[in-house]
Amino acid sequence: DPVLLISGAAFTDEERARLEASMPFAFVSGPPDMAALEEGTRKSIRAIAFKGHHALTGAEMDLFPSLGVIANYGVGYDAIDIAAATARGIKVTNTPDVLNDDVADLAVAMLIAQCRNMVAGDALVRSGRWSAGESFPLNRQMSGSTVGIVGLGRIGREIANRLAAFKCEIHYTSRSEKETPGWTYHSSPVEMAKAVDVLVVALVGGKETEGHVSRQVIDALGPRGIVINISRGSTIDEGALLDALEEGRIAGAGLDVFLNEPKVDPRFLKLDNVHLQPHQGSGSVETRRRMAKLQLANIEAFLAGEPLQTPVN
Ligand code: 8YV
Repeated sequence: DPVLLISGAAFTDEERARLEASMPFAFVSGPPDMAALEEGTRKSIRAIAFKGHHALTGAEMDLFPSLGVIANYGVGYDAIDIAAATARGIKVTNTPDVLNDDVADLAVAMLIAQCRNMVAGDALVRSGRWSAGESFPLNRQMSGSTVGIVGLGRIGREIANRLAAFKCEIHYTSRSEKETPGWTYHSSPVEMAKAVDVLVVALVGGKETEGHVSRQVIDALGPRGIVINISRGSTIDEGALLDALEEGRIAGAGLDVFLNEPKVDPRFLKLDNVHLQPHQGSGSVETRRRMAKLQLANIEAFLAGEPLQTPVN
Protein backbone atom coordinates (compact mmCIF):
# COMPACT_ATOMS: atom_id res chain seq x y z
CA ASP A 1 0.00 0.00 0.00
CA PRO A 2 1.25 3.53 -0.74
CA VAL A 3 3.04 5.24 2.15
CA LEU A 4 3.91 8.40 0.24
CA LEU A 5 1.59 10.78 -1.56
CA ILE A 6 3.43 12.78 -4.21
CA SER A 7 1.37 15.95 -4.63
CA GLY A 8 2.29 18.44 -7.31
CA ALA A 9 2.14 18.63 -11.09
CA ALA A 10 5.30 20.77 -10.87
CA PHE A 11 7.60 17.87 -9.90
CA THR A 12 10.05 17.16 -12.71
CA ASP A 13 10.49 13.63 -14.09
CA GLU A 14 13.81 13.32 -12.24
CA GLU A 15 12.29 14.45 -8.95
CA ARG A 16 9.34 12.10 -9.32
CA ALA A 17 11.59 9.19 -10.24
CA ARG A 18 13.65 9.69 -7.08
CA LEU A 19 10.57 9.87 -4.86
CA GLU A 20 8.89 6.94 -6.61
CA ALA A 21 11.97 4.75 -6.18
CA SER A 22 12.08 5.46 -2.46
CA MET A 23 8.85 3.78 -1.27
CA PRO A 24 5.34 2.72 -2.38
CA PHE A 25 3.58 5.87 -3.57
CA ALA A 26 0.46 7.44 -5.04
CA PHE A 27 0.40 10.61 -7.13
CA VAL A 28 -2.02 13.51 -7.38
CA SER A 29 -1.36 16.70 -9.29
CA GLY A 30 -2.50 18.90 -6.41
CA PRO A 31 -4.67 19.32 -3.29
CA PRO A 32 -7.97 19.55 -5.23
CA ASP A 33 -7.49 15.93 -6.40
CA MET A 34 -6.73 14.44 -2.99
CA ALA A 35 -10.37 13.65 -2.16
CA ALA A 36 -10.65 11.54 -5.31
CA LEU A 37 -8.13 8.97 -3.99
CA GLU A 38 -9.59 5.62 -2.89
CA GLU A 39 -10.19 5.28 0.81
CA GLY A 40 -7.70 2.40 1.14
CA THR A 41 -4.99 4.53 -0.44
CA ARG A 42 -5.80 7.48 1.77
CA LYS A 43 -5.62 5.35 4.93
CA SER A 44 -2.12 4.04 4.18
CA ILE A 45 -0.52 7.41 3.36
CA ARG A 46 1.92 8.53 6.09
CA ALA A 47 3.84 11.24 4.25
CA ILE A 48 3.10 13.87 1.61
CA ALA A 49 5.83 15.20 -0.67
CA PHE A 50 4.38 18.58 -1.63
CA LYS A 51 5.38 20.90 -4.46
CA GLY A 52 3.21 23.78 -5.45
CA HIS A 53 1.53 26.92 -4.32
CA HIS A 54 -2.11 25.71 -3.98
CA ALA A 55 -3.50 25.91 -0.46
CA LEU A 56 -3.13 22.67 1.52
CA THR A 57 -5.81 22.89 4.22
CA GLY A 58 -6.80 21.03 7.38
CA ALA A 59 -9.75 19.49 5.50
CA GLU A 60 -7.30 17.90 3.06
CA MET A 61 -5.07 16.68 5.91
CA ASP A 62 -8.16 14.99 7.40
CA LEU A 63 -8.43 12.81 4.30
CA PHE A 64 -5.32 10.94 5.53
CA PRO A 65 -5.80 9.45 9.02
CA SER A 66 -2.22 8.08 9.19
CA LEU A 67 -0.55 11.24 7.87
CA GLY A 68 2.48 12.23 9.97
CA VAL A 69 4.59 14.52 7.79
CA ILE A 70 4.15 17.03 4.99
CA ALA A 71 7.51 17.71 3.34
CA ASN A 72 7.41 20.92 1.33
CA TYR A 73 9.62 21.37 -1.72
CA GLY A 74 10.63 24.99 -1.14
CA VAL A 75 11.63 27.19 1.75
CA GLY A 76 8.32 29.11 1.72
CA TYR A 77 5.44 27.09 3.15
CA ASP A 78 2.73 29.75 3.06
CA ALA A 79 0.52 27.43 0.97
CA ILE A 80 0.33 24.93 3.83
CA ASP A 81 -1.92 25.61 6.85
CA ILE A 82 0.76 25.10 9.52
CA ALA A 83 -1.63 25.69 12.45
CA ALA A 84 -3.95 22.98 11.09
CA ALA A 85 -1.03 20.58 10.70
CA THR A 86 0.24 21.26 14.21
CA ALA A 87 -3.24 20.83 15.69
CA ARG A 88 -3.36 17.37 14.08
CA GLY A 89 0.13 16.39 15.24
CA ILE A 90 1.39 16.48 11.64
CA LYS A 91 4.99 17.61 11.13
CA VAL A 92 5.84 20.01 8.31
CA THR A 93 9.33 20.36 6.81
CA ASN A 94 10.75 22.74 4.18
CA THR A 95 14.01 23.19 2.23
CA PRO A 96 15.82 26.21 3.70
CA ASP A 97 19.40 27.36 3.04
CA VAL A 98 20.15 25.18 -0.01
CA LEU A 99 18.49 27.80 -2.22
CA ASN A 100 19.79 31.01 -0.62
CA ASP A 101 22.57 31.58 -3.15
CA ASP A 102 20.38 31.13 -6.22
CA VAL A 103 17.62 33.38 -4.97
CA ALA A 104 20.10 36.06 -3.91
CA ASP A 105 21.87 35.79 -7.28
CA LEU A 106 18.59 36.37 -9.09
CA ALA A 107 17.75 39.42 -6.97
CA VAL A 108 21.11 40.99 -7.84
CA ALA A 109 20.79 39.97 -11.50
CA MET A 110 17.36 41.62 -11.79
CA LEU A 111 18.70 44.79 -10.19
CA ILE A 112 21.62 44.96 -12.61
CA ALA A 113 19.36 44.09 -15.56
CA GLN A 114 17.01 46.88 -14.51
CA CYS A 115 19.73 49.52 -13.96
CA ARG A 116 21.67 48.68 -17.12
CA ASN A 117 18.61 48.12 -19.31
CA MET A 118 20.00 44.74 -20.35
CA VAL A 119 16.90 43.30 -22.02
CA ALA A 120 16.63 46.31 -24.32
CA GLY A 121 20.38 46.09 -24.99
CA ASP A 122 20.06 42.47 -26.06
CA ALA A 123 17.13 43.39 -28.31
CA LEU A 124 19.10 46.20 -29.94
CA VAL A 125 21.95 43.84 -30.84
CA ARG A 126 19.68 41.00 -32.00
CA SER A 127 17.49 43.20 -34.16
CA GLY A 128 20.48 44.41 -36.17
CA ARG A 129 19.69 48.00 -35.20
CA TRP A 130 23.01 48.35 -33.36
CA SER A 131 24.96 47.11 -36.40
CA ALA A 132 23.00 49.60 -38.49
CA GLY A 133 24.30 52.45 -36.34
CA GLU A 134 21.64 52.98 -33.67
CA SER A 135 23.13 53.89 -30.31
CA PHE A 136 22.04 52.63 -26.90
CA PRO A 137 20.89 55.20 -24.34
CA LEU A 138 23.04 55.65 -21.26
CA ASN A 139 21.52 54.11 -18.15
CA ARG A 140 22.10 53.91 -14.44
CA GLN A 141 24.98 52.69 -12.27
CA MET A 142 24.09 49.85 -9.92
CA SER A 143 27.29 49.71 -7.84
CA GLY A 144 27.13 52.15 -4.97
CA SER A 145 23.33 52.27 -4.78
CA THR A 146 21.64 52.80 -1.44
CA VAL A 147 19.67 49.63 -0.84
CA GLY A 148 17.02 48.65 1.69
CA ILE A 149 16.50 44.96 2.34
CA VAL A 150 12.95 44.26 3.54
CA GLY A 151 13.34 41.17 5.73
CA LEU A 152 16.89 40.25 6.76
CA GLY A 153 16.44 36.48 7.00
CA ARG A 154 18.66 33.85 5.44
CA ILE A 155 18.04 35.00 1.87
CA GLY A 156 17.94 38.71 2.72
CA ARG A 157 21.36 38.43 4.31
CA GLU A 158 22.83 36.75 1.21
CA ILE A 159 21.44 39.57 -0.91
CA ALA A 160 22.88 42.18 1.46
CA ASN A 161 26.30 40.48 1.43
CA ARG A 162 26.33 40.49 -2.37
CA LEU A 163 25.22 44.13 -2.64
CA ALA A 164 27.76 45.18 -0.01
CA ALA A 165 30.42 43.70 -2.33
CA PHE A 166 28.96 45.97 -5.02
CA LYS A 167 29.82 48.91 -2.73
CA CYS A 168 26.15 49.54 -1.90
CA GLU A 169 25.09 51.18 1.35
CA ILE A 170 22.93 48.61 3.13
CA HIS A 171 19.79 49.39 5.12
CA TYR A 172 17.32 46.79 6.36
CA THR A 173 14.08 46.19 8.19
CA SER A 174 13.24 43.08 10.17
CA ARG A 175 11.23 42.15 13.25
CA SER A 176 14.22 43.07 15.41
CA GLU A 177 17.67 44.58 14.96
CA LYS A 178 20.30 42.02 13.96
CA GLU A 179 24.03 41.72 14.21
CA THR A 180 25.45 43.15 10.99
CA PRO A 181 28.66 44.68 9.66
CA GLY A 182 27.36 48.18 10.30
CA TRP A 183 24.22 48.07 8.19
CA THR A 184 21.47 50.55 9.10
CA TYR A 185 18.40 49.16 10.85
CA HIS A 186 14.96 50.75 10.46
CA SER A 187 11.93 49.64 12.43
CA SER A 188 9.63 51.30 9.89
CA PRO A 189 9.60 50.29 6.21
CA VAL A 190 8.29 53.77 5.27
CA GLU A 191 11.26 55.44 6.99
CA MET A 192 13.64 53.04 5.24
CA ALA A 193 12.01 53.69 1.86
CA LYS A 194 12.65 57.42 2.33
CA ALA A 195 16.35 56.70 2.96
CA VAL A 196 17.08 54.34 0.01
CA ASP A 197 16.81 54.14 -3.79
CA VAL A 198 16.36 50.38 -4.07
CA LEU A 199 14.05 48.14 -2.05
CA VAL A 200 14.72 44.40 -2.16
CA VAL A 201 11.88 42.35 -0.69
CA ALA A 202 12.99 39.12 1.02
CA LEU A 203 10.13 38.53 3.45
CA VAL A 204 8.43 35.25 4.27
CA GLY A 205 5.00 34.90 2.65
CA GLY A 206 1.69 34.32 4.37
CA LYS A 207 -0.95 36.38 6.15
CA GLU A 208 1.33 38.34 8.47
CA THR A 209 3.38 39.91 5.65
CA GLU A 210 0.49 40.54 3.24
CA GLY A 211 0.83 44.00 1.69
CA HIS A 212 3.81 44.78 3.95
CA VAL A 213 5.28 46.87 1.13
CA SER A 214 2.26 49.15 1.14
CA ARG A 215 1.20 52.09 -1.01
CA GLN A 216 2.78 54.35 1.62
CA VAL A 217 6.12 52.51 1.40
CA ILE A 218 6.09 52.66 -2.40
CA ASP A 219 5.20 56.37 -2.37
CA ALA A 220 8.07 57.02 0.04
CA LEU A 221 10.64 55.51 -2.35
CA GLY A 222 10.59 58.41 -4.80
CA PRO A 223 11.37 58.79 -8.51
CA ARG A 224 14.71 56.93 -8.41
CA GLY A 225 13.11 54.02 -6.59
CA ILE A 226 13.49 50.45 -7.83
CA VAL A 227 11.59 47.55 -6.22
CA ILE A 228 13.01 44.02 -6.45
CA ASN A 229 10.88 41.10 -5.22
CA ILE A 230 12.06 37.50 -4.94
CA SER A 231 9.77 36.54 -2.03
CA ARG A 232 6.03 36.22 -2.63
CA GLY A 233 3.72 38.43 -4.67
CA SER A 234 1.53 38.83 -1.59
CA THR A 235 4.17 40.86 0.29
CA ILE A 236 3.64 43.92 -1.95
CA ASP A 237 0.47 45.94 -2.57
CA GLU A 238 0.63 45.03 -6.26
CA GLY A 239 -2.00 47.56 -7.33
CA ALA A 240 -0.07 50.36 -5.65
CA LEU A 241 3.17 49.17 -7.30
CA LEU A 242 1.50 49.14 -10.73
CA ASP A 243 0.07 52.62 -10.20
CA ALA A 244 3.50 53.99 -9.23
CA LEU A 245 5.21 52.28 -12.19
CA GLU A 246 2.58 53.46 -14.69
CA GLU A 247 2.70 57.02 -13.42
CA GLY A 248 6.52 57.08 -13.35
CA ARG A 249 6.51 57.88 -9.63
CA ILE A 250 9.19 55.21 -9.17
CA ALA A 251 11.89 54.22 -11.66
CA GLY A 252 11.24 50.51 -12.05
CA ALA A 253 10.90 47.01 -10.68
CA GLY A 254 12.44 43.56 -11.02
CA LEU A 255 9.95 40.87 -10.11
CA ASP A 256 10.28 37.08 -9.86
CA VAL A 257 6.95 36.66 -8.01
CA PHE A 258 3.41 37.96 -8.55
CA LEU A 259 0.11 38.03 -6.71
CA ASN A 260 -1.80 35.61 -8.95
CA GLU A 261 1.14 33.86 -10.60
CA PRO A 262 1.51 32.37 -13.08
CA LYS A 263 -1.32 34.68 -14.17
CA VAL A 264 0.61 37.94 -14.21
CA ASP A 265 -1.48 41.13 -14.12
CA PRO A 266 -1.51 42.29 -17.78
CA ARG A 267 -0.73 45.84 -16.64
CA PHE A 268 2.87 44.66 -16.01
CA LEU A 269 3.26 43.51 -19.61
CA LYS A 270 2.70 47.00 -21.01
CA LEU A 271 5.48 48.55 -18.92
CA ASP A 272 9.04 49.01 -20.15
CA ASN A 273 10.38 49.95 -16.71
CA VAL A 274 9.98 46.42 -15.29
CA HIS A 275 12.04 43.25 -15.53
CA LEU A 276 9.90 40.11 -15.17
CA GLN A 277 10.96 36.55 -14.31
CA PRO A 278 8.83 33.37 -14.04
CA HIS A 279 9.34 32.58 -10.32
CA GLN A 280 12.66 30.93 -11.05
CA GLY A 281 14.66 32.10 -8.02
CA SER A 282 15.66 28.61 -6.86
CA GLY A 283 15.56 27.20 -10.38
CA SER A 284 19.07 25.96 -11.15
CA VAL A 285 19.59 22.24 -11.73
CA GLU A 286 22.06 22.11 -8.83
CA THR A 287 19.80 23.80 -6.28
CA ARG A 288 16.62 22.01 -7.29
CA ARG A 289 18.46 18.70 -6.85
CA ARG A 290 19.52 19.72 -3.33
CA MET A 291 15.95 20.75 -2.52
CA ALA A 292 14.57 17.43 -3.78
CA LYS A 293 17.13 15.46 -1.76
CA LEU A 294 16.38 17.43 1.40
CA GLN A 295 12.65 16.89 0.94
CA LEU A 296 13.14 13.13 0.63
CA ALA A 297 15.62 13.06 3.53
CA ASN A 298 12.98 14.63 5.77
CA ILE A 299 10.39 12.03 4.76
CA GLU A 300 12.81 9.14 5.28
CA ALA A 301 13.87 10.52 8.68
CA PHE A 302 10.24 10.74 9.75
CA LEU A 303 9.44 7.20 8.64
CA ALA A 304 12.57 5.90 10.42
CA GLY A 305 11.56 7.71 13.62
CA GLU A 306 14.67 9.88 13.42
CA PRO A 307 14.94 13.66 14.00
CA LEU A 308 13.76 15.72 11.03
CA GLN A 309 16.45 17.66 9.18
CA THR A 310 14.55 20.91 8.63
CA PRO A 311 11.32 20.99 10.66
CA VAL A 312 8.95 23.97 10.45
CA ASN A 313 6.56 23.26 13.35
C1 8YV B 1 9.37 27.04 -5.02
C2 8YV B 1 9.96 28.89 -3.63
O1 8YV B 1 9.29 26.19 -3.94
O2 8YV B 1 11.34 27.87 -2.03
C3 8YV B 1 10.39 28.60 -2.24
O3 8YV B 1 9.76 29.16 -1.32
O4 8YV B 1 9.20 29.78 -3.87
C4 8YV B 1 10.45 28.05 -4.75
O5 8YV B 1 11.68 27.50 -4.50
C5 8YV B 1 9.60 26.28 -6.26
O6 8YV B 1 9.30 27.16 -7.29
C6 8YV B 1 8.70 25.08 -6.38
O7 8YV B 1 7.37 25.41 -6.30
